[in-house]
Amino acid sequence: MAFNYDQYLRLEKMPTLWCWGCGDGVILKAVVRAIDKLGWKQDDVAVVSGIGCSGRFSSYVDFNTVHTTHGRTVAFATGIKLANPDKHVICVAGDGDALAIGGNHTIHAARRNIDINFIMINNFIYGLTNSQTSPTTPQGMWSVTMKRGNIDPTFDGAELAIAAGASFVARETVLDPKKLEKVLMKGFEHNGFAFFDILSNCHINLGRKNKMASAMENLNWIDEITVSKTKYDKMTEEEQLNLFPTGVLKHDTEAAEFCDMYEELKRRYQNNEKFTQDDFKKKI
Ligand SMILES: Cc1ncc(C[n+]2csc(CCOP(=O)(O)OP(=O)(O)O)c2C)c(N)n1
Repeated sequence: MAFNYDQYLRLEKMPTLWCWGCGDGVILKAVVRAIDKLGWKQDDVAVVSGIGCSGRFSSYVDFNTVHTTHGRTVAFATGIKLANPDKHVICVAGDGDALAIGGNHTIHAARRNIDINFIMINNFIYGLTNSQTSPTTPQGMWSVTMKRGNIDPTFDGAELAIAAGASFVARETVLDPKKLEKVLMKGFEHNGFAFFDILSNCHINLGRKNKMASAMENLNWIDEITVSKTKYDKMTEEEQLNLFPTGVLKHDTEAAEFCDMYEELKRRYQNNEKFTQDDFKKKI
């Protein structure tokens, strides 16, 4: 039987503002299917998004939602999670939102290992505002702010999340919605900061001036620059150059989660028990 998306959508907001063929819809559907398969109740899920095409995400789904300011999804999500540790919190942000204006929030949420699911929709450009260079724009590509070709080195959000201490980090693309759904389920189930770098097409604002003006051309390019982590790990450094490994890149089930530590800290404080430095190093 075909999956019924309607119960999870705010149908009065349809059609979406996303361009024809945009990958954002593929991600939205995969998120909804993952939540459904996990059996999460709609009232137990909070979705927080910022400003951008990706920011529209929270308007279209029928969960508890906050459509907040550009680059501040994690700040709002942290408050929601701390006040409601039993709820599932999902952030959705563009690559500009997550790595430029919101970069510091991303780093520190990863460092704290708070149980937030952070979906970065990586379309390699500022989509909503029409093609400014973002931290993930590949070098040499045209953007409205770098018309002779982007000279900024490309930033890898997944590597950043790993280095900052996120306990679950994965990369997938909109090319394989089933795989995307599976990886989302795995990260959603993980207790800790889960960072998803999801490569998506923006043939309108990235593609049109970079020789991939159709969704298919943009998707073919995403296919060319990605390879499974299993294959990637067998490649030489030279072969790995300019390629992005996909799949689960890090999964640390031992790292202590922030809300758990906070609860334990409160319990011990109320019972006059000590909290030693060693307690912080292991899962509680
Ligand atoms: C504080 C602030 N600065 C700048 C903007 C303008 N602005 C809105 S969305 C956006 C960038 C969108 O790009 P990205 O975050 O990558 O998301 P996308 O639209 O590609 O999904 C910018 C610069 C804003 N709304 N607020």
